[in-house]
Amino acid sequence: MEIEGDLRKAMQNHELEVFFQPKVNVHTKRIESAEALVRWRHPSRGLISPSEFIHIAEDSGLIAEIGKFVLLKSCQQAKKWADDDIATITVSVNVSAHQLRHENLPQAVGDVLKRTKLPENQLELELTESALMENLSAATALLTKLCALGVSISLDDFGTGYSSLSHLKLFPVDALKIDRSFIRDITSKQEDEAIVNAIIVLGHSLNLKVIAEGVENIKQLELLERLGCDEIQGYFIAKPLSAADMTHMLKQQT
Ligand code: G
Ligand code: G
Ligand code: NA
Ligand code: MN
Repeated sequence: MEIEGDLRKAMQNHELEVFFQPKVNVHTKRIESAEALVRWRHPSRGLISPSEFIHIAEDSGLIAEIGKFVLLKSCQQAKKWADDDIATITVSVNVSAHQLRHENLPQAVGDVLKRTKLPENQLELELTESALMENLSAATALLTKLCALGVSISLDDFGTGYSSLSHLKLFPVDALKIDRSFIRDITSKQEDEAIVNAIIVLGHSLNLKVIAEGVENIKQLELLERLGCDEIQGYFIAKPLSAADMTHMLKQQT
């Protein structure tokens, strides 16, 4: 488990860093939120994507520490953007299955909000259906507690899990994030457009916000706008940015 030891050291050496990817409100065209995405700034290998280490962190339990770090950094940064009069935006933090299983998430979230003084409506948690599925009654109870704290919940990678529709009835969520596999060919494949349209109609009829991820070109954006999607995220707007680059981008829209 060499990489596990390396990852442990990386945390001690402050090599983990939180990047932010903007989400744009389709109606106002403004950045109203950003997804926090962790990166490992390795001294010799450069920036390492979480896809290379999140699973190791999950298996070893290190994800608990990484998750708390990302949550704290994200809330601190959102508070700083507001305090510096740069922007008041929501930060979305990914929560993994392991964190749902093993941590007292409502307590951790409550503590971080108190510590950073970030208003609770400026924090959103992104959870996947598959993580919630592991224990439906525990997940429902957990989401209810998180909801009571005033943070928002979005269902990430929506459409790729099992029996999505029954979950919607059960889970108190605020938003659906359409998986990027449906967005990729949306302008060329009728089936993908039909699925995305159906998710948007479904989400809206349940009073949920609908977000599309993986938007890479203007044709996809225009189609999503026509279909009534609320927010978009993807390389067409910006790739995940360092806090400094994100600050720069927020300043430009004043
Ligand atoms: O940013 P990137 O495309 O490389 O992310 C790869 C994967 O890692 C995505 O599935 C993303 O959700 C996940 N990921 C990124 N940051 C975090 C994090 O802070 N916590 C958890 N649990 N997953 C993350
Ligand atoms: O699993 P999750 O949805 O959290 O994954 C987020 C991941 O998606 C990150 O790794 C991020 O780098 C990646 N991502 C963000 N925007 C785009 C995009 O426009 N196209 C593709 N292919 N990946 C993207
Ligand atoms: Na996510
Ligand atoms: Mn996703």
